[in-house]
Amino acid sequence: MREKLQQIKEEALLKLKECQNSQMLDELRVKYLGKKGELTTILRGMGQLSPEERPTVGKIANEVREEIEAAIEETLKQIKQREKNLRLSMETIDVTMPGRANRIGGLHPLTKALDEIKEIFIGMGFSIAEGPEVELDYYNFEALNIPKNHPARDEQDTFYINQNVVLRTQTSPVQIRVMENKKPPIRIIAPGRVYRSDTADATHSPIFHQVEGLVVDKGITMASLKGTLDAFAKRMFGEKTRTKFRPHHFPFTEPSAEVDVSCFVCGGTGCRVCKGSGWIEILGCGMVHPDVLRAGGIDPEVYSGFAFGLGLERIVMIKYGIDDIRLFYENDVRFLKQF
Ligand code: 2NM
Repeated sequence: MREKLQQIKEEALLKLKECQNSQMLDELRVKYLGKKGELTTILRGMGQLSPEERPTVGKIANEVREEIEAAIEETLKQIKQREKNLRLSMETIDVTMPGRANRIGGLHPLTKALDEIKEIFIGMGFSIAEGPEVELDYYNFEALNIPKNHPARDEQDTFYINQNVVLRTQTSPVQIRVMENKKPPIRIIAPGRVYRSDTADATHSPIFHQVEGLVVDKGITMASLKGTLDAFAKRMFGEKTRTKFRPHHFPFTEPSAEVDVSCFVCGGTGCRVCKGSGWIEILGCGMVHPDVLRAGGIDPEVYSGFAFGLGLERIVMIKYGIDDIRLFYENDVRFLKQF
């Protein structure tokens, strides 16, 4: 029986050495110390021993049990340590790994361009003015020297709400409202949405954006207009930009002009962007017509003014080589994320 105990002990210690995980360890615990385990079976058979042998064998059996228990505890500690190390190594965070960038949104290219334009004019002492998009026919047309029979009033071109109310076709009505409410000096830009009854194609949209400017004071001349718009063009398209003022006609200004800038791609020698001419048209302008000043409650004998208007989409399309105005309104991130 002693040999049997010795044998069990040696076998148990050997198996514990080879034990790799807590599941195997549990199995060994049951195998040696469990209710039907090998050691227990032996202890149960002690009744058959002689009374002299019983205490010694009992003592040995207890020692063997204690040794196996101690070895199991020790093995358990080692296994736990090993499993912990393994888990730690798998959970290790590499703090030197580059982060995953959050793809946050950005401003729309039209918003960015408008912000840029606002900054330029604010820098020259202008304020921002706003007004209604649903506008009285009077402010949108009548006060701007566009009489009842003018082609711009054609139902083909304008969204009429009723006989007296339209969706504004330009932001100039804002400027009439400013003149009515404020004494000169006036230096404002009026950015915003405007509406034309056009079918959408690569260059037309029924909704687009304008920035119009108005300066009214004593002694404002065509030279003020040229200086201001030349400075704007240089800030917007680069300091080397030159401007050209071509005679034109608008009902609300006299004289009127269209402004071309030297091509910012080729510098004026002619390329695809400027279609070989070296010049790109960017806006319309002129000296505010005396009748328009009067409509705004300003005496044209005392004051004079200049005004201009530009299409925001057109400017951005020129600047970035965008060939279809509809891209601005489709919210396709493949387009938007380029800005
Ligand atoms: C343009 C071209 C020329 C313009 C005129 C006025 C107002 F209200 F003062 F009369 N505002 N904007 C104007 C002048 C707009 O757009 C191409």
